[in-house]
Amino acid sequence: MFDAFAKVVSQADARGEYLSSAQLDALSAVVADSNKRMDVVNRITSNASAIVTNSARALFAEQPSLIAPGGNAYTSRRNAACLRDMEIVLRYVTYAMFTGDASVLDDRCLNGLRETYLALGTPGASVAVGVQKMKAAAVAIANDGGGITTGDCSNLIAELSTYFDRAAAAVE
Ligand code: PEB
Repeated sequence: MFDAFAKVVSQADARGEYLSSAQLDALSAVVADSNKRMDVVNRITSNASAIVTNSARALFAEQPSLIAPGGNAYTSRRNAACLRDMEIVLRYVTYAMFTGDASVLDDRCLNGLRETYLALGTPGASVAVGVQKMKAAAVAIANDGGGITTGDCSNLIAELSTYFDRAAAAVE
């Protein structure tokens, strides 16, 4: 599990080189944006249950067969497992956002998930749709200018989106 700094050090060390000025510039930008990064993480974390519940509800409205008899999310036990899975993905996305690196998401959440879903008969493409709905909700919440001084968050929002895309691509 890396953060943005350890990742760059590991890459430089693998080549036996000093940190390049491009790497230093990139890390310097990470430092400069760190308050905004924490705001993004805090906003998603504080709204996690709404993000998960609304996204699952929208997924089930779009794909009602999931919660009909025979559907993978039919019965309260499996419905609960589905909400829990979405919550787990969102939690690891917040960790990746916090550390500025996808490795925690990859190593502890996405690795082997496709195979798990295949074994369970859980439709990965539907999970991916749920993840994309969480992305839209999280981006809207992170971008919401209400009550704060607004600045340019486009880089952070783009980075945040890549973590959701990565999770969706891992299972679809
Ligand atoms: C992954 N999900 C399920 C299981 C596991 C995971 C390991 C089997 C064990 C269990 O039921 O708890 N667990 C989960 C995860 C990590 C982990 C991400 C990462 C660290 O440890 N079914 C649907 C929807 C979708 C869904 C499309 C969006 O129809 C999910 C939600 N996951 C779902 C369901 C089950 C499940 C299990 C319904 C239960 C399946 C079953 O028991 O038949």
